Amino acid sequence: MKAIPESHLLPCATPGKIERLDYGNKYFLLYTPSAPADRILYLIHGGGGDQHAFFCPPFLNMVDHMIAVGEMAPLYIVSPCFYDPAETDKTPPSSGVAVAKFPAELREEIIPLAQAHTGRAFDRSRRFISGFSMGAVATWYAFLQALDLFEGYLPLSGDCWIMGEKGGGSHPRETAAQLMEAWKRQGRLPFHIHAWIGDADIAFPNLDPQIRAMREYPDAFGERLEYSVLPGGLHEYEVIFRYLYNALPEIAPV
Ligand code: FER
Repeated sequence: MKAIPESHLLPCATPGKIERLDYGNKYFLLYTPSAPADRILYLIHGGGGDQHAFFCPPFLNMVDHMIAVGEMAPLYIVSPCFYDPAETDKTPPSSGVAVAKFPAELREEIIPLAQAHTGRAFDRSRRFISGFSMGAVATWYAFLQALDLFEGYLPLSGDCWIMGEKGGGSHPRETAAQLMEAWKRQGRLPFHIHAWIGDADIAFPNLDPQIRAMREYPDAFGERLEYSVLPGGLHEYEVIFRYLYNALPEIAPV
């Protein structure tokens, strides 16, 4: 797994534009690259975080530089928040409830507003979803509930909680069966999942058994499931940025 060049973390001469888009009592942030883009990523923060967790200088500078030097194609990025603004409990049980409901909010509010604002009707083959930790849990929920909306899934350092909190670790076979059934129920649409984690990550004991169990369904999760493990990788944004440095060229090839 390639490391991020240090120079990518500094400001870039051709920065993208960040806008705030309001809906109801909430908002999301939209990154529009400096060159025309034909695809869009929905990128979700971890537990306790918000819209600004990913949209900080190191990450956005990296994206600007990757586009500028031709490591990836231009890409819109949407950074929403899965918590209700009134929510004060950001512990895993409360976050788990919020992310289970979040695909409906993406479908009904966030995607329509992002599409209207960009003036681009991206179809599912050009729409991707990713997230860190609880955002990865949300990404797995999107696969379960909204396969029609996204073709590409990048869960970063987090498992699927359909069988309960950290259920990918406690109930790996049941979790894999649920994912497989959801794929069938939603019409066996084409998809690609690339899961990323470190072997020193606190979520590794939850995700790793789930991925192994998914491998028991080669018809559903054969070539369509990729899994990358970073030796020594920890459960933190700095490491997550590195996964995205390697993953973004896969979803936005030049
Ligand atoms: C995991 C998925 C999500 C995990 C932790 C989380 C430890 C989130 C924790 C939090 O938001 O505090 O597999 O494993």
